[in-house]
Amino acid sequence: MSTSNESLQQWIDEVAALTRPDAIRWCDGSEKEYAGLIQQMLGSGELLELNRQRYPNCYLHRSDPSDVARVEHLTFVCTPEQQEAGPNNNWMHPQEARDQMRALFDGCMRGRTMYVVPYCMGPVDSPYSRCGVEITDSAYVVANMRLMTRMGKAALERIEREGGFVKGLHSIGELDPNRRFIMHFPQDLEIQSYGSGYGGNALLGKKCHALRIASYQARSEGWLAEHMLLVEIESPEGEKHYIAAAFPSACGKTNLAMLIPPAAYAGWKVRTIGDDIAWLHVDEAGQLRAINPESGYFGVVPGTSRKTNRNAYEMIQHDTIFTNVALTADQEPWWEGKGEGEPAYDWKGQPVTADRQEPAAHPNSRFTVAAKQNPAYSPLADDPAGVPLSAIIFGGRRREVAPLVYEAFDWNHGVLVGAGVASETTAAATGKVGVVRRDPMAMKPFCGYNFADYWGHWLSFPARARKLPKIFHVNWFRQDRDGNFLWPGFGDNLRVLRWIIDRCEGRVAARETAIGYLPAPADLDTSGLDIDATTLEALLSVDKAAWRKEISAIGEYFQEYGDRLPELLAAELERVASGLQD
Ligand code: OXD
Ligand code: MN
Repeated sequence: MSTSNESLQQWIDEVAALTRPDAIRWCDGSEKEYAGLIQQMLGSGELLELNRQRYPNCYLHRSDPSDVARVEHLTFVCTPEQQEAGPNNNWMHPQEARDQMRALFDGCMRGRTMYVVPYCMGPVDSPYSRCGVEITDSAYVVANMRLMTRMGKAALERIEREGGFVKGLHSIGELDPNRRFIMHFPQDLEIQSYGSGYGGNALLGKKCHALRIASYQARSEGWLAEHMLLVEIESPEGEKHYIAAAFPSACGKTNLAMLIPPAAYAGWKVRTIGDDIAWLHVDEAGQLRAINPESGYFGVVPGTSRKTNRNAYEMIQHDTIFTNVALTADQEPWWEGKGEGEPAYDWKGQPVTADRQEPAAHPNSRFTVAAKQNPAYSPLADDPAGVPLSAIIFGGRRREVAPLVYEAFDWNHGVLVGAGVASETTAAATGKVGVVRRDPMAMKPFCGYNFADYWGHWLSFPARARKLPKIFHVNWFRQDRDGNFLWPGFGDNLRVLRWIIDRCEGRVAARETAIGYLPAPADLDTSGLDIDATTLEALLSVDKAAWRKEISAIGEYFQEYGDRLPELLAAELERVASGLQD
């Protein structure tokens, strides 16, 4: 196979000359091709077949034990000026990065097949979608890309029609952490990734393209690429709302996107449009609309059970690739929090002992599954026009300070609320877990340019749009002194979404505080919940002293951005700080 797109053909020829694969294979995205790749990987031992009766077409991949998460310290944004990448990114000069990567890629595909994977992020017929081509030497990556993106023939046709595409070159190399780099060249719409097979480092359509490169591209084209789930909520009366929500990795985006209404909410319907990434565009009528660029989920497995996320639990019973979960004695996948079965082998394939200290499944073990398997899948995920947003929610994992929910005064204040997001770190990235760090808009690991310019871009939207969504902040993770969660979370989060929707519709009043609008306890529906008045008060109050500290910590963080910090954002911070003085 070849292509009529000259720049694509030339790039493939150059990469092949550099990496020297034994064979080049164009991927068409067909069922047959996927089945063939699976057979090949079963033969090579890259995949193990799971219990065929109970988990049909499900496979386990055990990664190299040193390759289980995103590697933020090895991820770079390569722009001519360091200031363009900003203090939020590791930076390398593009020429230095290219030289370094060239040496790594030199001859790295000898004895391997080079796969050419054209893909489209977003519905193939949507003006909001963008295409890319990933060249990789990993069959596991190709199979995952087929589940996660619209991959193959239709994407290539669009590339040939349109011309432009993002170039992504990937090799698993030697899987050596000392020879591992994820480089982004936003000005050239290009990615080079070497030495890792882990999703966020290797499925280049996801974090590398749909967030880092796309955020950069979005700035120059007037849209936003965000780390957000997209959910559709329908009331019993048939009123529909679409909400986008940004939470840091492993903070429950997938759970919220697939929420099952609690018993008291019979008649409410919640459908998933996306669970990780949203691209936001202003339409011709001035309305902010969103698409999910992905077509599958790469979700955290531990904690997924019939009780916590029945939709996810059901969708991963068949046609799923599991990575780094444990195994039961009869070849079923197992993980902490599954709520059934017993592990016999841990994620490394070692027999499990009764006195084990470590979890049997890796805390960042993952499922890869096509979105259409989700019982709550919304067909709107395929709508080229996307969905109009009613609300944008930011949130983090905070033991204290942040109340259950509050609403920003207006868009500009909402940008401050997003820029001030902080969260405890999780296993989705290598490094210490449970430390609070600033994670503006949940984009700390994913914004492809200087955060100060990114906030400036957010602040440009009132001038671009006629109708913007309201902005809120939530925190499902408040704890008491003994470490008990104050809010039940999961399905009951719909109660909070209902207040948010009522605010969007102007149906409910709110208490004005220095940090934004909060619900009066009586306005948050807690009927049928075992939650006392003191706990509710704690969830819905603003501790001024704690907030003064929080605002000064945000101010200190902003100082890292020096003169580039937008004045409007500094003014918003000042407004909140002065409200907290009295
Ligand atoms: C993810 C992440 O995999 O955010 O979605 O790490
Ligand atoms: Mn994510």
